[in-house]
Amino acid sequence: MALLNILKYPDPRLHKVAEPVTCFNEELSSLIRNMAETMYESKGIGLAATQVDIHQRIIVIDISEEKNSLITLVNPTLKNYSGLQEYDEGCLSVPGFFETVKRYDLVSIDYQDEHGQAKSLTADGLLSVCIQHEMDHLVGKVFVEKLSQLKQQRIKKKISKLLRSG
Ligand code: QAP
Ligand code: CO
Repeated sequence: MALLNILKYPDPRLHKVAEPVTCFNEELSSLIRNMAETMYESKGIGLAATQVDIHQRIIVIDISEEKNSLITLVNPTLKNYSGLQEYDEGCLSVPGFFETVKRYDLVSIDYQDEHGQAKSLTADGLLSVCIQHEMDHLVGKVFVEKLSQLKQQRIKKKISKLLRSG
């Protein structure tokens, strides 16, 4: 197992668009294990491959208290959505910042598991927010880009200060 380096906003590599996974092999399983380990170690509830500079459509999520309910989404596609909700979101690529974002309430997705098996999932509440947040990463979008320009500037300045001071 290995911990992966998480890119920090505003790293331009966070804006790359991920490619679909075509090969379901041991290398993919190993990457997924390392992504999960990196997420748990960082106290996160979701991580997209884009955030570790791997530009393939892979997401790991675990919103459980016990951290024993890993959800792996490979090649997720949004099938259906309804309603709106607001949630205070954070991101492992934007450490220390939580801001309210508006997203769909209910979402249904199709995806593949780590073996390539086709699955679908309908979610609301936090899981729905997390799925939408992580799917945004796969198309190069970071949640701060949903905030006002002023808030984005403030966040960029504070993070570059933090990165400078280590
Ligand atoms: C996305 O984000 C998410 O700033 C996943 O200091 C977050 O796991 C979706 C984290 C909230 C919905 C609601 C962020 C940990 C974790 C930080 C994360 C931090 C420590 C973020
Ligand atoms: Co994120």
